[in-house]
Amino acid sequence: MAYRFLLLERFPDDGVALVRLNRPEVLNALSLELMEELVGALEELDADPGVRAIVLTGNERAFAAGADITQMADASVVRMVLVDQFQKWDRIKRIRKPLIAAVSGYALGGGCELAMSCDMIVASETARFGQPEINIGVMPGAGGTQRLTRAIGKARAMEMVLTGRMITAEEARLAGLVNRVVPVELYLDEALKLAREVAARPPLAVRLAKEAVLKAFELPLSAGLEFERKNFYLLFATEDQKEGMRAFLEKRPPVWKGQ
Ligand code: CO8
Repeated sequence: MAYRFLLLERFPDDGVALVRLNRPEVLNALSLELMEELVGALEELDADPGVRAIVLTGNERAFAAGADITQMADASVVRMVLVDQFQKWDRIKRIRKPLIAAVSGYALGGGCELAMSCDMIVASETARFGQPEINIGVMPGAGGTQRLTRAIGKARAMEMVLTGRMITAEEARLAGLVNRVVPVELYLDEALKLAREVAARPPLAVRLAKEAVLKAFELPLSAGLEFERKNFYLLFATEDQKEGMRAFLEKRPPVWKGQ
């Protein structure tokens, strides 16, 4: 499928796919059309058995500078409700394969929220994260008040959301928002490397483990532990569990089937 606002690359030998946001002239502002393509591409990759991890990136200057302000400036409440752009974001939440954001430059507003919708974030030293919506008369709407608060705690999230202040990549790492920070020339390679590491693991175990970690955001501890236990038991129905444990005992590398 041809995309107008995305570039898609596959690395079939590694089971990794790379999706690049591609509206560089507006710092990858997340227009409705771009989001439609993005969600479609992610769902297609999610359904592709040859893909086991997905990297989402922008370019060196910007991961994404937020929702497209030109599309929202004159919007009415009725239009916003009818367009219901957030159901696209709900679909991103349902992607089962690991999603890794490779962030360089600006990740602001919806851009920061998109990075936080991913499972892990690799940042370049030049990355800047922020929720600047307050400066244009609104507030985060695609998860910023919830995911940022869970990731970095109330005090820091409150300051970012109420002042619109951006934080550096290093601040984001120290706060627990990003996994690692590397020089700008390495951030994409580092994200692809992390994706390859995950893609080399047994896919069903990866899928159920991701699902269980995400439940930690939704469930109280006892229900979360119950959920985890059921997914753990479920993996004993897989060939990969037998193979993984047998390979360990036979002191050889496992061969995963994804079954
Ligand atoms: N929307 C539309 N156009 C944008 C956006 C944006 N979010 N960000 C940048 N652009 C455009 C600029 O208008 C400019 O276009 P032009 O060349 O035609 O004038 C071009 O990109 C380059 O930008 P600048 O000239 O401003 O570049 P600077 O290096 O001077 O500044 C900044 C970079 C600081 C990132 C600046 O562009 C900026 O502040 N951008 C807006 C950031 C922002 O407020 N983001 C939040 C948007 S609201 C939001 O995300 C709500 C999320 C909830 C809904 C999610 C649904 C998708």
